[in-house]
Amino acid sequence: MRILILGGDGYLGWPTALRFSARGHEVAVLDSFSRRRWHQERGTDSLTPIRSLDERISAWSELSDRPIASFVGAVEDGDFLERIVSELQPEAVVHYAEQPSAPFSMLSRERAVETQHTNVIGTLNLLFALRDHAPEAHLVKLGTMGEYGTPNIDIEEGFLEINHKGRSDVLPFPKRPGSLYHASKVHDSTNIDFACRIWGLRATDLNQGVVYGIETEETAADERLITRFDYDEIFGTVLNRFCVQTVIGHPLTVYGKGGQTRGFLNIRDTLQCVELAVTNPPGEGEYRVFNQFTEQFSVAELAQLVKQSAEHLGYEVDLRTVENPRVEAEEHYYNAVHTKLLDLGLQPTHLGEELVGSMIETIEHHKDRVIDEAIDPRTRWRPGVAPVRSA
Ligand code: USQ
Repeated sequence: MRILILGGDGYLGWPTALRFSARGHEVAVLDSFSRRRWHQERGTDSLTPIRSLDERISAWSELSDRPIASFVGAVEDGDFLERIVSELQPEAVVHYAEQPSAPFSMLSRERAVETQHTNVIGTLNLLFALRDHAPEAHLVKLGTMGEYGTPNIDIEEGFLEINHKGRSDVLPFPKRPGSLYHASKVHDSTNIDFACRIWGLRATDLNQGVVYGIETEETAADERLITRFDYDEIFGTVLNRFCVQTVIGHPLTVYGKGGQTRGFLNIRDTLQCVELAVTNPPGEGEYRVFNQFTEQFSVAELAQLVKQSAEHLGYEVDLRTVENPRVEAEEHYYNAVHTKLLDLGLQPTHLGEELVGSMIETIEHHKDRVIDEAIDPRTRWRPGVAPVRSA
């Protein structure tokens, strides 16, 4: 298949490009390098020393004899995106080209606007490009489990059957995002659903949980192919952060009571899920939602798992809670359905001591690159007032 990957220089976008290329698909990536720029602006960086996109692509073609086409530009530039989609005529577009951090979106008005502009306008531009130039193409869009929030009922996969005053309907599951980043994904979902209903586009919204992990089969093949790995308070996700904190002897930053429960998945499973979605497209006009995670954990459970795994490797781990900089429930019900990808054949990677141990060992190779000041949380959801325990 001809596959266009938007955000193909990122943590997940780059390994996804390699995976599809390794499987013999014709792959093109598009990126504006905004993540590299945001890190530069903040004085932070990936733990892993990633190469430039050009160097990565040359290394891959040298090793695999397979080319990856690349386009440098922003999805916010509608004319640019339209030209690429129209020239390339992709059969599938995997859309990762968004600002992915909840704390980044809560830094300031400017960062909130930038987040929603990049995410909402970028996706809207893409929907028009597909409508006008590649209406048969399948849009595979990275959404987030955080669109649903933490309701006191089971979370269904995108839709809920509602009985109301003697009538019933299947409607989008209620959304209650916990940051302006998560809210941007809700807005995207509304626009994508609209484009499928009204224009007959076909799309899969992958409501992904929190991703952890450092390597995939292809990125591990050569150091030039390594993907980025963020551990700072803005772009690092919780388990990746805990593993880095362990290696440098920083107390684990469990926010508040640590009962916050989320769906998690390994980066290798992200690739499996995206591949399953791409190779099993929906019909014309269909808007599908898959809940993309493999296991649920609370933050406290993860901290305990990291502590145990690390102690077996000889590290000392300080389990200390810090005041929660976010406004979120710290103890809550959480049970999210996630069967659609399993039905398509997903083989989950389970998180355990061995996996955490291997992440810690890989991190150890790069520990000299850790910027200590980037670890402690500074971004508050309610700046200027005392941290709120729960909401
Ligand atoms: N947390 C800590 N300590 C930390 C970092 C986070 O206790 O050092 C807690 C947070 O308060 C939160 C949970 O861990 O309750 C998850 O936080 P996170 O930063 O790992 O993930 P989140 O902000 O939810 O966002 C990440 C990705 C985002 C993706 C989302 C999936 O950055 O792109 O959409 O995970 S989900 O969480 O299911 O919405």
